[in-house]
Amino acid sequence: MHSNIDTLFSHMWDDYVTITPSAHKIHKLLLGEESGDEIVNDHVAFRTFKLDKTRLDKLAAHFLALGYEEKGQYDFEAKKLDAKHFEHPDDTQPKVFISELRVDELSEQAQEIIHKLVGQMNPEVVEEDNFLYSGRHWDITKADYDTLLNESEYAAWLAAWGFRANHFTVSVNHLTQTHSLTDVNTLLKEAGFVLNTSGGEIKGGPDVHLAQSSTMADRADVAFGEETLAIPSCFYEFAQRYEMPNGKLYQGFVAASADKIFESTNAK
Ligand code: OOG
Ligand code: NI
Repeated sequence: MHSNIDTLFSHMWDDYVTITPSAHKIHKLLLGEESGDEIVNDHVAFRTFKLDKTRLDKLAAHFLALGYEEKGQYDFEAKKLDAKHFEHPDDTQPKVFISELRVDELSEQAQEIIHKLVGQMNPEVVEEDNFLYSGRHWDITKADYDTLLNESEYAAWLAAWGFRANHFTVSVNHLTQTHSLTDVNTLLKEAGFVLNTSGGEIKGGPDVHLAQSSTMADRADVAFGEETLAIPSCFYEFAQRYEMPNGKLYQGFVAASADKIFESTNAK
């Protein structure tokens, strides 16, 4: 377990931008617009398989050890996912969203492939300091990737990329020069970045106290046996939070919007 939140997030960021060069460019683009010298993260997200070795709680343990607390639970029926979000008592720390795929609801064939992958993994690695930016712990063939892709894009993404931040999220509330998500989106599109339009460019809004948009994932090289192929890697998200009637900023997630954000790793 990491003993320091900043070190953990900086390792996760380095791993993330290696396969998500657009995020690095957008980060610099936003910094250039800003008067300050930092971009505040609203949250990061992780994906995992709901199996003994890899269940959500194993990933969450790394954050609980750093003082994070479980705050919300979500169910994505069609995508066969459960998710939880975690917050730190120090609200300047990013929130964490972790989902897990209910493997036992997939076809026999997909389950067999996933068991074969996770079977290659040493059960102790999930407790290691670097687990949350350690990537994949198995070999996978292109044929198995394609079979998973046919049934669950989430399963295929996770089988190819393993354990790492799937996206970082810019807190639009903390930007000093660009005040609305619409303006952020305009800036990104003018710079040539492609946004996820599933469910509309902006998901949610003031009515649900959270508005979100995201880029479509970059593509990066993955090894499938002897072959190397470029497939969707990670994306960058932008979140604007609104006050609730009690005057506090909403801190949760919105399942209907999240459902569409997941699709940012679909092949364009
Ligand atoms: C997580 C998608 C959900 C959000 O902010 O609603 C999410 C994922 O793609 O793994 O991050
Ligand atoms: Ni997100």
